[in-house]
Amino acid sequence: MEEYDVMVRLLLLGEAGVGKSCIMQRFAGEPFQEAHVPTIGVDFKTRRLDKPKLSAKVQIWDTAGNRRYRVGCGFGGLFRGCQGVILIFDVSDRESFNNLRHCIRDVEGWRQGEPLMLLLLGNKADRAAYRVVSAEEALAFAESWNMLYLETSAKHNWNLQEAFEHSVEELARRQLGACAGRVQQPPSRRRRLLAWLAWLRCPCCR
Ligand SMILES: Nc1nc2c(ncn2[C@@H]2O[C@H](COP(=O)(O)OP(=O)(O)OP(=O)(O)O)[C@@H](O)[C@H]2O)c(=O)[nH]1
Ligand SMILES: [Mg+2]
Repeated sequence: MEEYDVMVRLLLLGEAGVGKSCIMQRFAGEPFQEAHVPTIGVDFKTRRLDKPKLSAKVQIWDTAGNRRYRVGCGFGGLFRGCQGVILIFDVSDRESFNNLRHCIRDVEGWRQGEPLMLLLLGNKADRAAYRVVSAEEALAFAESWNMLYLETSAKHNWNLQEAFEHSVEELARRQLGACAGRVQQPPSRRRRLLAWLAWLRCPCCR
C-alpha cells in the first residue's frame, strides 16, 4: 500500500482563462497548453510530493472559471473535502483580480467558519509587458485576507513547485500537530516575494 505522511486536497479557483488548468497540468508534470480549453465542471489530478522530512499525496481539484460550466458540480460538497484553496488571477487582466472578491465570497459561504488554508497566485508573470496588477497591490490584497502571495508562470513553470510545497507544508503543519516541527517553516512572506521580484526584474538572472 502507498505510504505518505499526509493527504492534501487543494481547490483551484479563479476567473475563466487565468491559467488554473495549466497550473494543475504543470504540477502533474504535463507540458504547457497554449490553447484555452475551458474546463467544464471539475477535473482533478494527483501527485506525490516527497521532501526529505515529509511525503504527501496531493490532490488538485480544478474548477470552471465560467460559472455557467459549474452547474451540477456540487461545489459546496467538493469544497468541504478540501483543506486549502488556491485563488488565482492573471497579472495581465485586471478584471480577474477585481473578481477575486466573488471567489472569496464563495469561499466564505462554503467554509462556514471552518479553518482553511488560502494562497493567492498572480499567474502569467511572464507577460511583463502586459502587466496591469502590480505585485505590491496584489500583496496588499493577499495580506488583508491573511494569504501568502506568489507570482507564477504556468508557461515557464515559475514558482509552481514552491506554491504547492508551501500549501502542503502549511497543511501538514496543521494536520500533523505535534509532529509539525519536522516540517520546515517557510521564510517570511514578504522576503520571499521581494526575492522573486528582484529575480523577475533582472533580465540577466532569467
Ligand atoms: N503567457 C501565459 N499564458 C498562460 C499561462 N497560464 C495559462 N496561460 C494561457 O491562458 C489560457 C487559459 O489557460 P487555462 O489553464 O485553460 O485557464 P483556466 O483558468 O483553466 O480557464 P477555465 O477552465 O475557462 O476556467 C491558455 O491559452 C493558456 O495557454 C502563463 O503562465 N503565461
Ligand atoms: Mg480550466
